[in-house]
Amino acid sequence: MSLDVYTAATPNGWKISIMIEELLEAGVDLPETNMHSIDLSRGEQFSEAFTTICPNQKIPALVHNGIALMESCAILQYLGETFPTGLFPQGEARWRVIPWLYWQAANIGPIFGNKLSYTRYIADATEEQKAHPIERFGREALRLVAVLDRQLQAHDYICGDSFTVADISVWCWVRSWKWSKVDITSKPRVLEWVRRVRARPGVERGISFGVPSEEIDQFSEERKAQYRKNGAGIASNNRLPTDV
Ligand SMILES: N[C@@H](CCC(=O)N[C@@H](CS)C(=O)NCC(=O)O)C(=O)O
Repeated sequence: MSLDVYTAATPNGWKISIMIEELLEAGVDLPETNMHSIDLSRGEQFSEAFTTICPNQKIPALVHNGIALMESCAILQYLGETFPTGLFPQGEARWRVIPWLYWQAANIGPIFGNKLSYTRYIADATEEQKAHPIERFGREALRLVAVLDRQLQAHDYICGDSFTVADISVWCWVRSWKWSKVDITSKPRVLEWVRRVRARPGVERGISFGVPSEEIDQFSEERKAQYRKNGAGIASNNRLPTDV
């Protein structure tokens, strides 16, 4: 049965395109994989068809063997368990990874996401209104980076000596530290980890989903303006439905 991925060129979306490429790198014979782009700026995440697959109306989502999954970290776990490789250890060893996946979903994603939104996207609040959340999410993002730094003291990757889904999930947010204005330069270990993960061919191919190769590490001014415009729409209070 084919793998159907519903996604977009965003940090949560790239987690899944990287995972697919890393599974291929690990030699997994994946079923036919179809990548379906969801245009968030046009509100395609709110369509009836997408909501049936993903009740939370946010990318990414996955359909495989009649199972529909939402939440990027659940999808990473599903792919890791369904196609066993070192990316998601089996047995007891998986408990070294699962807490860090939850940590990403509950902390890195929301905090970096909010920091980015207030720093770059939200257009329906004044600078004065934005100052407190920017300070709050900025400080918490730095605390999380310090947690990551400590975790990387003993090993090259978050859960030990090998690269896992935990690295995929956290890296997708931390790698854009300049764009979200979370200054990680006082943490050379984290910077080195960002470079180490970026150097992987599977990661390189995964993050090129929806972005021309010359813009993977440095968006053009045009792309930045497009992200700001789309981000302002998506992050606007007016666009936030209170009913689904
Ligand atoms: N916790 C979710 C977060 C998903 C999420 O926020 N996706 C964003 C793109 S990165 C989205 O679809 N936003 C559209 C919207 O909020 O309307 C996950 O990890 O999958």
